[in-house]
Amino acid sequence: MRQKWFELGAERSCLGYPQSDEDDVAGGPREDFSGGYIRHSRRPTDGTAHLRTELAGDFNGDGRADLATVYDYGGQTSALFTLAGKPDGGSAEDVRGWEAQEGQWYAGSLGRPVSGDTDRDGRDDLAVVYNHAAGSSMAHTFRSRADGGFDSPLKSWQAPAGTW
Ligand SMILES: [Ca+2]
Ligand SMILES: [Ca+2]
Repeated sequence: MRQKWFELGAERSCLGYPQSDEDDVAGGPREDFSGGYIRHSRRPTDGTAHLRTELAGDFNGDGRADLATVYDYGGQTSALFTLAGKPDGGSAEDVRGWEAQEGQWYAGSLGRPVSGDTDRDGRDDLAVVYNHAAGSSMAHTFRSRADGGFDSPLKSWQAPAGTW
């Protein structure tokens, strides 16, 4: 706050001399000066960032990068969404893909999902390794559809308990 005041020219600025310490007011801290005040706006916080895992890839095969999100709804429910890249660089409306039934897919048991064209059809797919409570690990591949959404996973590989 004071740094901003110094940047503006300190007491020679239009703000003049400090008249208060920083005070928390609605929307962020503020400090009063004889000629005005400086207020920090708090940016809106992203309340869902910790629930999402985002991946890049060309999931609809149109040559442009897209964004896929693995969204953890809690209650052992997750869903996949795709935001397709548009020619202007923006993102299209989200496409909803596979969704786990409640109690089936615990996000905390997932490793890090990766993207890549596993079946070489020109569209990137998602692959994850899931650690089952009994100790076994299983790889799942979510093949992408033409619209960039994801179909139900294929169980592509499994390691017995105690090996992975
Ligand atoms: Ca694309
Ligand atoms: Ca593919």
